[in-house]
Amino acid sequence: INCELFTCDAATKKLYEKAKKERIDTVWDRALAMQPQCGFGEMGLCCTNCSMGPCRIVKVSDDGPKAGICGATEDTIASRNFARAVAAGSAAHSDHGRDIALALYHATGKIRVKDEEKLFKIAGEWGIAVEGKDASRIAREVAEKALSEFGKIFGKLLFLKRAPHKRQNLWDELGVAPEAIDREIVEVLHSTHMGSDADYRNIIRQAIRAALSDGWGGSMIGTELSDVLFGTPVPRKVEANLGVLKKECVNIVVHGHEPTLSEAIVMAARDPELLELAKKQGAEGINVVGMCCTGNEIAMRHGIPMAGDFFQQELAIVTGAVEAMIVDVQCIMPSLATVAKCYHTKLITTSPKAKVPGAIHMEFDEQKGLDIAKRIVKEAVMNFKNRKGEVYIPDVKSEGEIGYSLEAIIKILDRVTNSFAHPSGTVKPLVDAIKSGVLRGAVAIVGCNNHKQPHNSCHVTLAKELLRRDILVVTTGCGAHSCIKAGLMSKEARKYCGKGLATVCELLDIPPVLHMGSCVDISRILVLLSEVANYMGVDISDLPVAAAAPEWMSEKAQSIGLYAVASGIYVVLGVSPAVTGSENVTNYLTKDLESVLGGRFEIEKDPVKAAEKIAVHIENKRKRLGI
Ligand code: BF8
Ligand code: SF4
Repeated sequence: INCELFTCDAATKKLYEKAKKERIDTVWDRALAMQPQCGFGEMGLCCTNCSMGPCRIVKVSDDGPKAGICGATEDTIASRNFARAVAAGSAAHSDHGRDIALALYHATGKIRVKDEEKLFKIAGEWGIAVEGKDASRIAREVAEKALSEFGKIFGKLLFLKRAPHKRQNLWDELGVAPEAIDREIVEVLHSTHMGSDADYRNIIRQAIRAALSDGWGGSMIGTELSDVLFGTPVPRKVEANLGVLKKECVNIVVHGHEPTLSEAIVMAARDPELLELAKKQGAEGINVVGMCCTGNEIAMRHGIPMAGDFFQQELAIVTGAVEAMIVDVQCIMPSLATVAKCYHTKLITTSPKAKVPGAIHMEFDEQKGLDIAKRIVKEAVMNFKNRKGEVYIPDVKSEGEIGYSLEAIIKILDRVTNSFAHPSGTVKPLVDAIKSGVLRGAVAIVGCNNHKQPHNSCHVTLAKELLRRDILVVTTGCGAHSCIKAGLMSKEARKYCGKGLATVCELLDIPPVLHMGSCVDISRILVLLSEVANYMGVDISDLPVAAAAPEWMSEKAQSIGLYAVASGIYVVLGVSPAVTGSENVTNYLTKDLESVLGGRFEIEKDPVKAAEKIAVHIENKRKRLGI
């Protein structure tokens, strides 16, 4: 394959060439071997929900089945498949949230929480009395309440109250306000069981409930309690791309999602005894770097370098310089075990929920976190001397400023607030900039990598197209990795901005693309939008904003997309979800939902056209607001 065509990232190109020379198959090679991909699956027209199947609906000719063996139509099958993917995505994010809540629960009394202010704020929001209690006790009560959100018997999710009143009322009217998180996911699985719900609108309604229980439930719990435990991110500089690996050091790549593991590894790697041991093995030190969302989490809180995105995980091992890749859950390619076998790299799985054949399993338990982390780091250190073959680390890295949590953004806005005698601690300066038209609007660019789109270049092209139109970009997940690698999180990136946005960035001393974290941290964006909408006295759907996932692939991304739409946001997808076999379902998601929820999906593969469509959407919203 000509890698010039599939990626715009220089480190990826160089390491792909090395992989080819060393006969290593990567994600791109397997994608090529998979062609042509199954049309039934691609259109969402294959059903395996019962053992009378698999059934598939034939669309391309008049011949062939137009219903499944049970009579399920294309609408039923496509919407069921869509809803099940959303439920799986919501489950993954929410289970991450639950694990963080459990970590907080078990941590109380043993460690000091890092952000007491946030702890007290959440306690206040959730009606937990704080008088006469120490932080440790409050943390336990907050953790208990968070855990009960997953299975409580009655009542809506507590964080829904953060949404604008209009939005909350709309959710109530439509019957989509989620209750217990686990139950919403279970209900998708139940209602899409063979012979249950056959009405595509009703199936999508339940999928919306499950998705909202992710964004305003599981993900938000994950983000907020991670901040409480490990600290709320503040802006800091980090390096990014595979060039952050160091030839002379023990290199440890931490990959996956949950910060409980990665925080412990970061701490363990600073242990003087292990550092000494590393030196004895002939290394200069221990270099911990982060991959995918774990990369975002530890970069934001510790300034640990961001080694790479989803499509770079195999290539990290191909450098020959990685002593251990330590993984937990989600977005971990099973191929890593095969690639690792060709080098000296130890692939270490740590979660009982995600074992990989061929990997070493060292189960992580946050109650014995540091001890286990030290044992894992020791495995890496002792592996340094086993390097074999050519070690090649491309000299490709960039630098950017990351860690723009909502709290950090508000603090930055306070800089101008104070100088103009505005009330501090609000989003007023941001609203003023939008109202005046200096800033036309804001867009979240999020999501993964997908071989159906050129790697990184869709994220980066879209971001640049928006910046020049004076549209601020916020980003998370692998989208954030793309942007920092392309230099869009540095102050110099102002050169890509229109005059208005460049002025705003200069005044606030920020880059034009703001890193807001990992994928669960899209909940930060929901809260920011709510703050802006509340300040303006409107709903989220009235704001000149949009979201885009130009290279998405995961079920989690499908859940995010749907909760964003259900929160009133226009969401542009670069890869179509598997629903196009049903015109009704496709139209419902891309057109009709707008009149119901104020948000909708748009499918647009081309990032330049996506930017044009987003710009039109933003200008229409501005007109309607009279600004
Ligand atoms: O949750 S962006 S490839 S790493 S799914 Fe995965 Fe997609 Fe990356 Fe994080 Ni999000
Ligand atoms: Fe076929 Fe219906 Fe069974 Fe699906 S649920 S596999 S469409 S018979």
